[in-house]
This record gives sequence, structure tokens and C-alpha cells, in this order.
Amino acid sequence: MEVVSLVNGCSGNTAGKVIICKAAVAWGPGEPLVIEQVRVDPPQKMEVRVKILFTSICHTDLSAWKGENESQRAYPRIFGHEAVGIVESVGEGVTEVAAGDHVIPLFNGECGVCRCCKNPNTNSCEKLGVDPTKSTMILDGKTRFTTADERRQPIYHFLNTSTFSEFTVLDSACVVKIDSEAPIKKMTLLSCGLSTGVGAAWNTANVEAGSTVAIFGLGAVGLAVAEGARARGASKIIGVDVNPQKSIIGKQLGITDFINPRDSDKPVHEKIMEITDGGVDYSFECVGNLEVLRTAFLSTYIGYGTTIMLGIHTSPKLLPLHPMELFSGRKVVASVFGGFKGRTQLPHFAKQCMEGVVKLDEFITHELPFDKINDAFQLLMDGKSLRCLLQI
Ligand code: CXF
Ligand code: ZN
Repeated sequence: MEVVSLVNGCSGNTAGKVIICKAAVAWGPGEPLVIEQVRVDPPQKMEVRVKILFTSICHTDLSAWKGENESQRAYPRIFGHEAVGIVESVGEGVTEVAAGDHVIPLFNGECGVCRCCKNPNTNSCEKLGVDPTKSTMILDGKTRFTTADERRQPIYHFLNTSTFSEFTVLDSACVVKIDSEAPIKKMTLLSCGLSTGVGAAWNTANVEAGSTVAIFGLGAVGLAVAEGARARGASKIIGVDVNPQKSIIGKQLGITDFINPRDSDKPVHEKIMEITDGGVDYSFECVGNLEVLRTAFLSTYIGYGTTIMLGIHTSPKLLPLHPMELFSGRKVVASVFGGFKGRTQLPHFAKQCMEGVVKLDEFITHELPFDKINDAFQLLMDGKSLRCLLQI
């Protein structure tokens, strides 16, 4: 097969050829990513090869990179699932996108034909839904990345996307075309964090005007929940975080009240009960901590309050609830990708973002060149960034 190397920036016609380009490869849990040349195979049947323009880091990348969940370990691997790019070429049978289209990668794909895709009440996809344990393409169980040296070692995929690379190959169910007029850099946010948070408020909870909300964990996802709740007209949006800095950015993004558990003279749920006269209508757990999840549950109004779980838990654990507690009428639900069906619903959300329904700029706290990806990981770990955009 013909090979084209992009080492010196040469491009030309690359369709049907192996591309040698730059990627950030994880060689082991917690080891700094290595920027190196990798081989990227052409897209196969119903696959798409995308030139990634911008990518950013989400906590899911962080926890997978650390190897926090054993069943998800596969190295070498290319992480990354929040990005935006341009279609370079498409494989046999792909009709919905073409070379040159601006696309958002979807870690939670939408095949469009399975029972879940046909059901309007879920954004699960039986074929290409999110699966952190999967590390190869579904067509043949192989990788499209290999090392550029003579060993040609397979490099594993991550979350259907693997965006920490100049080029990546995705199943066509895992890309959605966006308006070429959309501000491409900001559209990166829609690939995970912003859609996950705003969608959790809009689609999963269906926050109504005048309702009350508590958000535990004010990272990008938690703050996107706040933006979603603000846009819906929630009357009280309580942010809870141990980092006092979050009250400042929180106030710019819809938070009306801030609680730092470390400064609180009483359990946080009691404080929330007090300021909302009995509990919030909706609480969102964006940390991935069982104790926090219980507090979020206890913060909702007895009889109908709903807790939406967004934080990821690193190893299999049980919910911190006695089953009888659910007879109180309180509910707990989880939300993936904000309940959005990626291919059918994201273009409309992108349009709403362009119209200014939710704020985007505030979420981009840093920008760095791709080569500085390890610094961007550090910023996120230190709680200093919401999103650091990496230009590839
Ligand atoms: C997560 C949601 C839970 C499974 C892994 C991906 N979402 C985005 O980061
Ligand atoms: Zn994510």
C-alpha cells in the first residue's frame, strides 16, 4: 500500500494511502504521552479518516490514561475524544460525509438502525455506543494505527475516536457533519464536555423555568450544566466545589449560590435543604465520588427530586443507597453525552450555540500547541483549566 508521510508537512492526495503523521501515544498508565510518528491506515468500509484540527482533554481521558480502571487498560494507545476536524477521505459505502466536511467526532456513536437508535427515549447505540473497554475498530477487530518503525506495532483506539493524533479513523456512525460556517475551534467543546453538561440539564433532567438545581463539581461539565440550567430559566443554581476559585467562574456561567463544603458549618445537603426550602428539584453529580453522589441524592426534594449522575466511577462500585430510599420518590438517573443522539441532534445544538443560547468562550481557559499536551494534562489535573484547546 502506498504511504504518504506528513513529517515535513507535505500533503497532496492522501486518499487510499497510509498516512504517517504525528500523534500523542500513551505507552503505559500515567506515563507522559510521547509525541511520535504513527502510521494511519486508510478508512475501511463505512469508516472515515479525519484530519483533527483541535482537540482538548476531558476527565475521561485523564482517568483512562492513569489506568484507573483495569478492564480499560490497553497500550500503546491514542486517547482523546473531544475534537473537531475535516474529513480527509471516506471508505466504501459512506454517503453522509465527504472529504472536506467539517465534523465533530462522537464517542457515543449513532448507527441509526439498532433498536436504541430507533427509540426516541435513549441516545444509546447498540453498535457504536460509548464503551471504554473497546480498543479496536468494530469492522474487523483491528487497529488502524501502527507504530511508524519496522515493528509496526498496533496502537489501540479509545472511545471510538482517538483524537490525540493528526489523523484518526472513525466508524461513520461516530462523526457528525457541522455547518462549515460554525466557529470550528469552539465546536471542539461540543464533542464532549459542553454537550454532556448542557444536554444533561436539557434532555436528561428537562430543567424547567423557575426550578432549582444543585451541581456538585464545577469542572467544564458541571459548569455546562449550569449554563444549560441558566438558559432554561432555573431560579436557583447552587454550585458545590472544594476549589474556592470555582465560585468566580461559576458566577459567570449561571451559578447563583456557591457552597464550599470545606467552609460549611453543616452537611452540604442540609445547607441546600435550608436555602431551597426542602431541597432542589434537580441535583447533578459531576465528580464521580460515591459520597458526593449520596449528598446529591439527599439534596433533592423528597417525593420527586431527581439526581443526574455524570461523574465516572473508576472501578465497579454499588450505588450508595438503600433500595427503600427510592420509595421516597427521589430518582437517580445517569446521563451520557447529555442524552443527545449525536448524528441527528448535534447539528441543531451547534446552531443554538452559534446563536448564543449558551456561552462557549468562558470554557476555553487555555490554548497550547499539540506538542504541549502533557502540560495540558497537568493543567486539568491541577484544576487550573476548564478546557485547554490543543491545535494540531
Ligand atoms: C463518559 C461517560 C461515561 C463513559 C465514558 C465516557 N463521557 C465522556 O467523557
Ligand atoms: Zn469526555
